[in-house]
Amino acid sequence: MTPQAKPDASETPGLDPRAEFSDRELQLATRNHGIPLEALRYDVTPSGLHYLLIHYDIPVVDPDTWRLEVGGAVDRPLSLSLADVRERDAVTLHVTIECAGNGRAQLSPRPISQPWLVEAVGSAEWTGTPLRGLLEEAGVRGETAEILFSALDRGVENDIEQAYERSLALADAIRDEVLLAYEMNGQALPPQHGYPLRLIVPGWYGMTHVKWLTRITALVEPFRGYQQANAYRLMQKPDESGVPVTRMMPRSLMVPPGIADFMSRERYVEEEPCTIEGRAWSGQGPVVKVEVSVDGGATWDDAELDELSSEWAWRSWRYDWSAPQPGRHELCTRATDAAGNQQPSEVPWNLKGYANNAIQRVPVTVRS
Ligand SMILES: Nc1nc2c(c(=O)[nH]1)N[C@H]1C(S)=C(S)[C@@H](COP(=O)(O)O)O[C@H]1N2
Ligand SMILES: [Mo]
Repeated sequence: MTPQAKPDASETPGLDPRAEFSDRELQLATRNHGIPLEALRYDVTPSGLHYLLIHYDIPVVDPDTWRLEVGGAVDRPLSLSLADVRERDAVTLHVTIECAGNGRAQLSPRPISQPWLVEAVGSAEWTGTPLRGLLEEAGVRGETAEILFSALDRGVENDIEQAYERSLALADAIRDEVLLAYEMNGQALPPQHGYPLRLIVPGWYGMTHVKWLTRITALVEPFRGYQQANAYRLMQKPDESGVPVTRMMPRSLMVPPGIADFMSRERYVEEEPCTIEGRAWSGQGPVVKVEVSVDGGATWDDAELDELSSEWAWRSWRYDWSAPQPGRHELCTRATDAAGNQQPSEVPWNLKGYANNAIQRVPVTVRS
C-alpha cells in the first residue's frame, strides 16, 4: 500500500480512479479492523476478534449519568438508567453481523470508504432486553410509522454535521428478535462496540445496529436523515435516490487453509488430504447450501453443513479436499439461502460499494 496525496475534492465524489489505496483508506482500515479469517474457527467470535466499524469517534460514556430517553409519538415517555434497562426481561441471542460495505475494496472503480475485502463480519452473543417491551411500556401511538435510534457519537459526513442515527419501520422494530443489548459475550459492551447500550437487529447489515444509543423516538413520518436518505442506498449514479440497504445477502467464508506468507498472505498446503472449513450466513433466510470449488469456480462440490446453532447466526461447514495436486489453485466457496439467493461470481457494482457478496477466492500453493 502506498500512501498518496489526498484526492482532489473536485473529483467525482467517492470514486478513486487509481488502483493504489489512498492514505484516507489506510487511515480508516487501521481504525476499523476486520475478523482475522482464521478466527472463523470460533462459532462465537471472541469480542476482540469481532470486526469493528465506527464512522466518527468512540464516545466515552459515564454509566452513572447516561440515560435512554424514549419519546416522540408515545403516550408515556421514558427516561431510563442503565440499571433500569438491565432490570427488564433479558434475552441472549447469537447473532452474525456483517458490514454493508464488506467487499467494497474489490470494486472497480472503488468507492472511497472503509476498504473491506471480505472480513467485515463477526458473530457474538448479545444480551439485552427486547425493544418491543420498552415500546409497549412507552405506549407507541397508532400513527407511528418508524422508530428512530439516535446515538451519542457525532461527526461530519459530506459536510453535514450529525449524530449517528438510523430508523426502522415500526413492523421491523417490534419483531421478537430486536434487542437493546448491554452485553457482548457475557461482558458489558466494550467501548468500541457501543457501551453502554446498542441496538441489535438480527439479519440486517451492520449499520442498523446503532451503538452508543441514547434516544429512541417514535416518528409519524419516515426519517430523512443522512444515514437513511443519503448513505446505505444501492445506486448507480449520484443523482438517484436508490434502494435502501436492509438485510444481509448470503455469504460463505472459508478459513484459508495451510500456512500464510506474511506479506502476500498467500497460502501453502502440503500434498495430502486437507479439510477446508468455514461459515456461511444470510439475512434473507437460512443458508441451505454451501459449495466449494478448488479450480477457481469452474466446478463446484457441496460442502457438509452443520445444524444451524441459532436462527440468527452463521452456519458452519466443511469440505474434504481429498487429493490436492502440486501447483497453484484458487479455492472458492459460495452460499445459497432458503430464499434462493446465491452468491455471484462477478462483483456487483454500486456507487457506494454496498452488499458485494461475490464469492471468496483464496489462492493456495500445494507443495510436493
Ligand atoms: N452510533 C453508531 N452506531 C453504529 C456505527 C457508528 O459509527 N455509530 N457504525 C455502524 C456500522 S456501519 C456497523 S457495520 C456496525 C459495526 O458494529 P461493530 O463495530 O460492533 O462490529 O455498527 C453500526 N452502528
Ligand atoms: Mo457498516
